[in-house]
Amino acid sequence: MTNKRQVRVAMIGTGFMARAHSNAYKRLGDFFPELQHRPILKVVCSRREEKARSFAEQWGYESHATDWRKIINRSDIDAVDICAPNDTHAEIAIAAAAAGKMILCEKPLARTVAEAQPMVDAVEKAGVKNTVWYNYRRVPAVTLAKQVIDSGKLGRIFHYRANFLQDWTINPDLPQGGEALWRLDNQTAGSGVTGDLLAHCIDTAMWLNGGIKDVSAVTETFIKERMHQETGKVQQVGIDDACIFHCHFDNGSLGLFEATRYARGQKALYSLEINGEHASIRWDLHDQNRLGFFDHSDDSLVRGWRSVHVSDSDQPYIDRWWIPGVCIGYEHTFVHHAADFFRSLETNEPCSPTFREAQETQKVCEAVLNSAASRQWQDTGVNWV
Ligand code: SOE
Repeated sequence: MTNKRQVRVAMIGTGFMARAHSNAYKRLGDFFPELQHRPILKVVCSRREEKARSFAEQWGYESHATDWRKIINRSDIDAVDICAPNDTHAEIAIAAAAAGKMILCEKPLARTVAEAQPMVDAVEKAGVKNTVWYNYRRVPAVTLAKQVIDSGKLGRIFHYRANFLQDWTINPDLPQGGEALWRLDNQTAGSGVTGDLLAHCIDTAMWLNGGIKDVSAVTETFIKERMHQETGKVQQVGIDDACIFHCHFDNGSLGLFEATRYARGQKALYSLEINGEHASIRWDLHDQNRLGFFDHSDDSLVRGWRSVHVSDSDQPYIDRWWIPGVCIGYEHTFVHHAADFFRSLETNEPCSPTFREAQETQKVCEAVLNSAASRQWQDTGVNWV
């Protein structure tokens, strides 16, 4: 440890994502020992003192704080990890960039394109390392899909299809807003399933299949009013509960996307399928260690969908973990992302997706919401390189 360079982390937030990211930092040194930098869990911040204190104790942060503004400029902080609700991302990130800190921001980058733009400008002006935690890119099977597509095995791509299905908001008595339920409050979240779930699908889609040119969307809010946890009043619901859109990619393929929190029985079914001229690929989060692959050039007598168990040491990230055949899970995607970020400090390459790349996803989300509101096709303005 002594010869490693310390990256002293300030974690802003104590929710589910703060746990996922903290776990990633803690596993890094053990599973990626070659990295020259090591995270130090310096301080965790929550507006509620008791939460901050118990989180610090449980996860091993050296200290806790209740006001992020008081820690952002500290000289013993090198990196700021933003795990607070979406409406805080811009202010924290812009302040952290001005203070010269590296920034790791939870997705989506912000609530809107306009809110995200100064974040992109701030990190680029300050020249600070930045990344957005779109973690599903780093599921080994999804990274393998990227390698297979880039190798040209699929040939010309015709279709890209993705769903993200959940069912946790069907109960009309579920309140909106406040602790744990801010994702249901449009003011805080910026949107419903579009920013929360489709943003993942869009990030992966553009990474695998290139830019999305234009979109046509429909959204629905099934439960129109919910009690707000903070005001105690029944208030109108502003988020999209479900969203479906189709699109054109820059490469000429067609895309079809759906996200909902009203698919009874589905907890977090993120699935994708890509159909190319020579081959197809499919993957889903409920069976995340398998990649479906159909290769039309196989002998026709035995041609069919293969289910590749992505657990062998020559497959992406797997050599870091256990023996071939045994599985890894959700938390490992964050360890992989943290490892890639820490490696980028050595290589001086960007750690994708950067704020700039995440802003392209933001543009698609916004075009989707505008299309649904206007009932018109919308150009995304995406510039995917
Ligand atoms: C809740 O809908 C949620 O936790 C999202 O916020 C995450 O980004 C997604 O990965 C799982 O579902």
